[in-house]
Amino acid sequence: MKVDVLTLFPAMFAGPMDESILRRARESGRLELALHDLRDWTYDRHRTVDGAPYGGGPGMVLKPEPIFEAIDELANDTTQVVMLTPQGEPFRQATASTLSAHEHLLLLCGSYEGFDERIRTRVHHEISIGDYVLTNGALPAMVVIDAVTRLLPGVLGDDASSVEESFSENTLDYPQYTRPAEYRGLEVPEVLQNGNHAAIEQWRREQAEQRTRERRPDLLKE
Ligand code: JDQ
Repeated sequence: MKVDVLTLFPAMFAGPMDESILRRARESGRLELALHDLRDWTYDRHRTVDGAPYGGGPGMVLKPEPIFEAIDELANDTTQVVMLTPQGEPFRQATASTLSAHEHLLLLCGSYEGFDERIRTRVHHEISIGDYVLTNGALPAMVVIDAVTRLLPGVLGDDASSVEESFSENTLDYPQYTRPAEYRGLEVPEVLQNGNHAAIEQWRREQAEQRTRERRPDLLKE
């Protein structure tokens, strides 16, 4: 998959995109990531990307021209253009799955108080990663890239891909333990140590349900 990112802060992506599974996905060619500075599509001396809002009010808004021109250059008929904003559709595992089926994404990060509304005419998905206000769309773009990349064929080992369950089953994960069986007086539940696989399966299902009921009842209603 090719992912183009349009941002005022391309340097924010160094680090998160250069470690662990994302690094390996890039090195193996399964993820091709290209970062673009929005100011490359400005032509005035001050490389202006923002303007005061029509009708007045606080803050600044991203101008349409640099973003339209960047989209003209970076996107084609097969590109899914994705805008990160607090007004978007909540980002879920199902959204990550939908996006992972496409060959080319263009992520629009944005800054200031958001985008000129006309930019939305070029956008296929408007996504929010949660109900809190960040300073710009770079972190949300990295969240989307991370969640989508691990779904690409060959990116996770067979072992890890079977751990895909939790969210697709609409429950949270069950509690997990590793050795030692007792640590600082904290014991691993007996049932997990007995090797009774039917009992273990039942315990895990009950724990996952109880946890979901207590922490995320909204998931059970779906
Ligand atoms: C931008 C801002 C006041 C936006 C500018 C571009 N889930 C999520 N939270 N925050 C964002 C996404 C986000 C995404 C892009 C952004 C925030 N801002 C700051 C400030 C009103 C709107």
